[in-house]
Amino acid sequence: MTRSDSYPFSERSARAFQVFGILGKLHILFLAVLVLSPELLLAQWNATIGAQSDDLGRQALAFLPNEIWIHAGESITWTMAVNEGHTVTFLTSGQIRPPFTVECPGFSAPSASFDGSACVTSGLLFQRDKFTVVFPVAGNFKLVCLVHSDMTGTIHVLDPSQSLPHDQAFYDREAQRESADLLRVEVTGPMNHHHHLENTVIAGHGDTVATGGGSDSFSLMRFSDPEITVHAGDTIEWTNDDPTVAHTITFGPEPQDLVDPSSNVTVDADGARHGVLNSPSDAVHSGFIQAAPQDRTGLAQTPSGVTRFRITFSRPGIYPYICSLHEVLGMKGSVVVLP
Ligand SMILES: [Cu+2]
Repeated sequence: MTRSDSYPFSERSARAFQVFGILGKLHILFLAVLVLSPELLLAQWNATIGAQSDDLGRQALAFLPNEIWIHAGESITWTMAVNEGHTVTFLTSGQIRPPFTVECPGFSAPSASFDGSACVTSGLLFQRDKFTVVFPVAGNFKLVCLVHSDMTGTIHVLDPSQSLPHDQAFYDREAQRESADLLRVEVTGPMNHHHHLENTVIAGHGDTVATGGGSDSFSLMRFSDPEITVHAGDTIEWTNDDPTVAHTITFGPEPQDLVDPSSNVTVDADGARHGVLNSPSDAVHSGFIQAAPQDRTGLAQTPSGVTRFRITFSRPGIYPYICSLHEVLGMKGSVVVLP
């Protein structure tokens, strides 16, 4: 490098040092103002979304913690800790809950401020994504995930003249405790007993836990008997035991539409969906297998959910399958059909 090449670099460096010097003095001035007027220092709160086991099968579907008290003007940053997708959403009072694919009409992240007058939502968040919401006015605001209906919380925004009951360290401990409790929820019922009935598989199990701030839920995103062996002509029945989370049973390529069953699926007299596979290269998709949502007094009741899917295997072979919603978490299995 020649001197003429290096000269402009040196000049720029000198200017940079001057700028840093001025910035440094401003920084000290700024700190001095904060020390003299601590109310200017608005707290920035942190919370976590979700927790999971090492094998990703156990998912805590929860805002951790799901109840936080802050002052008007302060903000909360949520950080995603899991591979299952969630949203951070504040709907307006009485707003019809939109699908997560629709989000809040007219709203786009990332800068969000919620005062109750207009809906605010993140997009679908995945591991390490962050979303920050500022709360300029006092009020008690419900926090929801548009993907998981039993994943709610409350943000209490108080006037700055009122004292706050907890500090960030308390919320960090509370988040730890809630996630540990959710991940150690005991799996009961048929999911816990292999071969409770011949030719049956439990497709997911879940529990909902209430706190003062709302609900948290736990889901085991697994098939109870991931490697099951039957004989040609047999029928296997999958049942979703989760109170809210949908699963699918999908053989072959995933269809574009995951919600509805593939066209080769029929409905049995008891409402269960039913497919027939003649070869491991055939495809069949259950559509969402899911419990009906809880009914609410004053609203029309919802029809019973379709929680069961049956497949009759006519020929021998090895038939791998997935849950198209949770394959990324390891929710898959295979059926060995013997002659
Ligand atoms: Cu699933």
